[in-house]
Amino acid sequence: MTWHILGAGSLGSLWATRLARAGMPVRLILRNPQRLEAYRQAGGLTLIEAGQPAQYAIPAELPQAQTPIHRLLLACKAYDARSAVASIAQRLAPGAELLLLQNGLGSQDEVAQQLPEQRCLFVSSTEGAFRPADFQVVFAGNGHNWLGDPGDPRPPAWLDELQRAGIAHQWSTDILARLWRKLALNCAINPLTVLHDCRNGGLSEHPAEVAILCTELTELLQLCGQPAAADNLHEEVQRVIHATAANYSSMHQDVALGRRTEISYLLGYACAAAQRHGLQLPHLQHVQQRLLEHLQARGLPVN
Ligand code: NAD
Ligand code: KPL
Repeated sequence: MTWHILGAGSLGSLWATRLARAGMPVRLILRNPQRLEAYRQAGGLTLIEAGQPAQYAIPAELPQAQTPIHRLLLACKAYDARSAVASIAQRLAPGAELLLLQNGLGSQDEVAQQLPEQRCLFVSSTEGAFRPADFQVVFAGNGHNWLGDPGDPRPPAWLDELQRAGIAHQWSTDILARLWRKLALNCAINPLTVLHDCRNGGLSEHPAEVAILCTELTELLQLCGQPAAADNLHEEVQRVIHATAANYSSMHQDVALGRRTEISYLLGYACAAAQRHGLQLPHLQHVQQRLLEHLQARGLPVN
């Protein structure tokens, strides 16, 4: 069955090239005729792995193409997910499966509510990729992908295709715990790296700030029915800070490059959940406030 991939950015290109390399049928969905023409000029997607480039002439089409979609990888940013799905919704076959590859929480439910006839699988990824140029992707770091369906614990039959494509993955019967855990890590690390303008390792100089955020996030996860995601959160945050000390967090990179952040689906989602539960998390809320002011001062969207 064809893999349609919407979002030919870093992760979408990483998945598309590995699936195509393994002989799976893949089609890219590009936003508009200008992007399609630019892609045709480029001649395909280039995957750069261990410094070695390889180009794959993966067919591409527009959202308005007529063919039905049975399996879709949605690989855009969380804030684009709803409109991106709307652009192809009429092409989705009944029972089609969507893999939602967005960081944070909130966008997955927005999409799933749009599509009552289709199965939405949520994906949590720790793989790393970036685009040195249009239609080129560098595989920056080995990681892992967890896939799951909060409404149905049965894995899909096609998981072996990911195996054959060399995409490290595991079926998770508790994908929400995975997504909450990553969201908590991102909330404890990313905003502080922006506010202190530092690499992840720079947070070792602010241990009290990190610790109090972890305490509040642990309280939130427990109240939201996510005890597994709360387990030893502070220790893991310290481990990640240490292991990724030389890196700039994704949010720091977005702000430095003047790009929109996914704040609404990370810290915004956490603060809204706390509010829904009537939980006061003063430090988390203060960090959110400072971050919003920081973004506003740089002319960046606050949602
Ligand atoms: P990206 O910005 O590199 O790619 C997103 C692509 O989607 C862009 O090419 C954009 O043009 C395209 N797009 C958006 N709306 C579209 C539409 N309506 N039609 C067609 N194309 C559309 O983003 P990314 O880095 O691949 O990240 C995707 C998600 O994965 C994010 O939520 C991110 O936080 C998460 N993530 C990324 C990495 C990474 O290393 N890049 C790692 C883990 C998680
Ligand atoms: O996922 C990350 C990011 O930068 O977005 C880490 C490395 C965990 C930091 O929060």
